[in-house]
Order: sequence, then structure tokens, then C-alpha cells
Amino acid sequence: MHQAFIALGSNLQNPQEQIQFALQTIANAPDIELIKSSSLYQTAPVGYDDQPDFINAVAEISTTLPPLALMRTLLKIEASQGRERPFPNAPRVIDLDLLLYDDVVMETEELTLPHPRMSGRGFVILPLAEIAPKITVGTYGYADVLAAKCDNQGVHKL
Ligand code: PH2
Ligand code: MG
Ligand code: MG
Repeated sequence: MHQAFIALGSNLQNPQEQIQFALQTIANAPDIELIKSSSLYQTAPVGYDDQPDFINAVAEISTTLPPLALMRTLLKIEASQGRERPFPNAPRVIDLDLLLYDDVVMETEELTLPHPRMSGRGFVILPLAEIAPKITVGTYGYADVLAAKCDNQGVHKL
């Protein structure tokens, strides 16, 4: 079994329900066991400002799937909830990003691990630190130490 962490985000069509629905789908997936999920967080948009606040969360899973198969499973779950990609950082019904997979470090066109933009993003690091404070984020160190540097980003636990 492998340990992985997934970031969930939504800011369209009842975001809280979209996140809960995705968590249920992940929990019901045949090759995935949902171990833990964080609280929901209301977060200010990063990267493209002219859109509603997001709801974000992080989940810990256990899986037999290798990284790419896991990522493709997440993309299928996004598609099943009607995810569209009109432009980078656009509003979305659901985004499921693979953050960490064991201690795997990889960089391919399809998948980079750890997730390349996670270390400075409060909307990822604060929920991650809630459920796994001593998880190591690549070369960046512990989640709880990173979280302490992520204040003032408009991230509020619900
Ligand atoms: N996701 C992005 C870009 N910006 N901002 C917030 N608050 N939450 C997100 O999930 C998010 C974002 C790219 O996927
Ligand atoms: Mg994302
Ligand atoms: Mg994504």
C-alpha cells in the first residue's frame, strides 16, 4: 500500500457539496482507501482574482495504484462532476490535485511530485498541516513549519 495526499478545491455550483461528493467518490473507489480528510477551508482565489472564493480541503489516502494511474483516476472523478478547463486558474466545480505520493520525486509532462506549487500555497498547506503536521514536503520541510509561514493568505477554517 502507498500513502498519498490529495488537494480538493471548488468554487462553482455549491462548492461544499462538490468537495463532499468528491470525497465520497474517492472513498468508494475500488483501489483507494480514504484515511483522513481535513476540515473545509474558505480561501481567497490565487492566480486569477476575478472569481468567487474557493472551498479547499486535503485528504490522506492509502492506495494500490501507482502515481500516474492514481492521477488519471482523479481526472476521471473531476470529469464525472463536470469539470471544464477554459483557461489556467479558471473557476471550477472540482479540482483534485495529487500533492504527495510516498516519498516519490518525479517530473514528467503529465505529473510532477511533490506538486510543484504546493509549498507556498496556504489553501493547500494549512489543511495538509491539520491532518499531517509532520509530513515532509519534498525539500521544503515539515507541513506544520510551512503552514506557520502561510498566514495572511485569506484562508479560513470553516
Ligand atoms: N487552485 C488553483 C489556483 N488558485 N486558489 C484557491 N484559493 N484555491 C484553489 O484551489 C486554487 C486557487 C489552481 O488549481
Ligand atoms: Mg489545482
Ligand atoms: Mg488540477
